[in-house]
Amino acid sequence: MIKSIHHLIVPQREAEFDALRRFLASIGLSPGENWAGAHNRGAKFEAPAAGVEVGFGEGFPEVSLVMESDAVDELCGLFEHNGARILSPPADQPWGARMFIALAPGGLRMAAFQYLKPPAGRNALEGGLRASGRRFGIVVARFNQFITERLLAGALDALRRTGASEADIELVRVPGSFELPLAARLLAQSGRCHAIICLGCLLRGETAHYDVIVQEVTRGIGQSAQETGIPHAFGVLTCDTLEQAVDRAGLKMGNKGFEAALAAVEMSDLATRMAEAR
Ligand code: DLZ
Repeated sequence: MIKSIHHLIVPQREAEFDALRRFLASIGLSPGENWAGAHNRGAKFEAPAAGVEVGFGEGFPEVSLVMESDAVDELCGLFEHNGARILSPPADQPWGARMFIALAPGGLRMAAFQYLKPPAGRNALEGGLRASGRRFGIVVARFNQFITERLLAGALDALRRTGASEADIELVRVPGSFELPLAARLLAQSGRCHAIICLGCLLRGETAHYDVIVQEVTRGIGQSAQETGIPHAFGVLTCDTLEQAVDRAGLKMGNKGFEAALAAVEMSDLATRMAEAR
């Protein structure tokens, strides 16, 4: 009978609403339903799992929202990068977890934790956000460079924050998004990279046969990943207008280059763990 559950937060001011909305998108929650009426606005975000916890007694963090993470130290860095104030840095807790507390933009107090040992029955194979010792290729399109340079800055920032060293990042530039799949495939075939990040910006207004090009670039990147076995992250903006692209390249809707790089780090770690689990 119950279809879903969500926690409702109603900031006092619209600026706080916007700040919190941007922040929740920037830490990797998937944007869900959103609306704007004459007297109100709303935005939902989706997490892989949600529930309600009822607590009594001591030891609970004084927060409105709690998140479980698989890489709590890296998540703390991501919070800071996106404007949260860390009230209490990651520390091991007596209940077998590592936790931090932060004040997110918009005034939301949040805690995030990671179990030091996964609870029984929850031993899913997942990649962590650890980039150190891994090599990454970034292929970036020059077309719409105003946007793609911002995606590149976001991707480099994410790689550095998760521990990649400068010498382990190989940068390849191509004329436009149409050239991304081939360059990504050549890089994957070189054997030099654990994961590849593809960055571009396709704007409907500027691009003849826009839908066909989008489909071709998406298919080409996916096919290169599947056929080479090297994870490829898709950081190609496909927008109707330049304004939408700007919002996704470091403004209102986060930075898709940063998010793509995090996906590449996670997938490279997952690939290693899956190979070890065999
Ligand atoms: C030609 C073209 C056009 C019209 N629009 C875009 C775009 O919005 N985004 C992008 O990344 N590239 C565009 N290009 C360039 C093509 O991707 C490609 O580089 C050229 O057609 C040469 O093959």
